[in-house]
Amino acid sequence: MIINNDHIQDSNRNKLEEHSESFDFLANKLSKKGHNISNIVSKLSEFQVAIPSWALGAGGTRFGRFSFYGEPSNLEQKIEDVGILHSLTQTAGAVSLHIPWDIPSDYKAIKEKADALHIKFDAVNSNTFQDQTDAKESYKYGSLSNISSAVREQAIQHNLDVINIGNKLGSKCLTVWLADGSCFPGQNNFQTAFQNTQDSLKDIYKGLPNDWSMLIEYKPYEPNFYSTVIQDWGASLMLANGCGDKAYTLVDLGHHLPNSNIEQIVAILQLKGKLGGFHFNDSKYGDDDLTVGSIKPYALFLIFNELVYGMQNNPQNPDLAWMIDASHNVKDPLEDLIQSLEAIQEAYAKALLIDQEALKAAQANNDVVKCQEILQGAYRTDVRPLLEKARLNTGGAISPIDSYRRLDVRGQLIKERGKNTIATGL
Ligand code: LRH
Ligand code: MN
Repeated sequence: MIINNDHIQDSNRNKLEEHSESFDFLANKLSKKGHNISNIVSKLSEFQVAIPSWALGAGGTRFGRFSFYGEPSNLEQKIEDVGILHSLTQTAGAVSLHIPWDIPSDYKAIKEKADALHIKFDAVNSNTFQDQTDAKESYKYGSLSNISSAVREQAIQHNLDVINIGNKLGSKCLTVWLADGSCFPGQNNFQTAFQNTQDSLKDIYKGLPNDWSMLIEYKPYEPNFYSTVIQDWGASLMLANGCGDKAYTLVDLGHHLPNSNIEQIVAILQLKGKLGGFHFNDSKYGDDDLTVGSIKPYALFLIFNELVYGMQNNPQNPDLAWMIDASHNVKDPLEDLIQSLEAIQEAYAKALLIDQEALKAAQANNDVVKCQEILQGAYRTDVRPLLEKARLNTGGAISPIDSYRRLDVRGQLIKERGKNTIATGL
């Protein structure tokens, strides 16, 4: 299913007037406060987030999985679905593949399809947390950290293969997340496991093309429930520093223990020039992979405040890889991803309204109340007309969810693909 301009314009028609009224009102109010509206709107249009190829079907847990039907059953259909998201939102111009779940069968064809839909290939993800049927060694007791050099060699070679696949697609980034760890005290020697991981990552790093980067994703627990080798930002930062300038940390919002101050982690990693990218999602308890901004929208706003500050003050930090990492148990995957894209844009727009100079001055005067007034003044602004404008300016839908339903996209996908297709992934 392809959504074209006529589809979008038809579905926008009954919303144009309401949008213009609310946009003109907001633009007038914000201009009076000295904000450059067209600058903010263009920043929103330029902000592209990569869609995880493993989250285009129904997710599931060990307790069950409930399909939405019409799921993509191959990479071509996954690219089509990312195309649908991008047509509606104009902010999903990239896909992040997971290998071996998404090994292309025809590189030329898949690149042509993605190009036609204005979809770029962002970071490619390796997978040494599952055993492949034809694998010689098992990752049951770890991969890059494994006590067995044969297992480590297999995992290193897999990552080099993933780089090769990404290279053929035009990707410039490898994401490494390890499930490696232990479930019981005494099971692992922490130092040996960490040193093995460092040495293995260095071998992978040697295979990284010059214009590539490597993102090291940390996570405190699951699937191991006593220790995880790359458990937090500190471990990831040390391993990235141990590899070299092209290695960075990756912050998955769901990979933090309760009440962690993620915005402070983001600030310090930018200061050190070692923040490489994000996996956006939200969570109440663990790595719940819920819709972005659905549980802690203010925390997301505070993270974007640090990102905006970093983008203005930390030239030592590279351009960030923006990606979603979610799993859908009760929502249509495409509607869930549309809501996540909206929440990311909303947090970014609100953060762009923060008067960073005034905040700096209030901080200098230890005017704590004023600091909060500046932050919450921006947070309490309904910025949705700015998001709508950014989409309209680039040919998107004023209300992507409304257009998705008006165009009966899921119904069309079920007609085309039937009810029994299952997407590879989590
Ligand atoms: C691990 C993780 C990682 C992916 C996987 C799909 O929890 O966040 O980024 O490889 O999810
Ligand atoms: Mn992740």
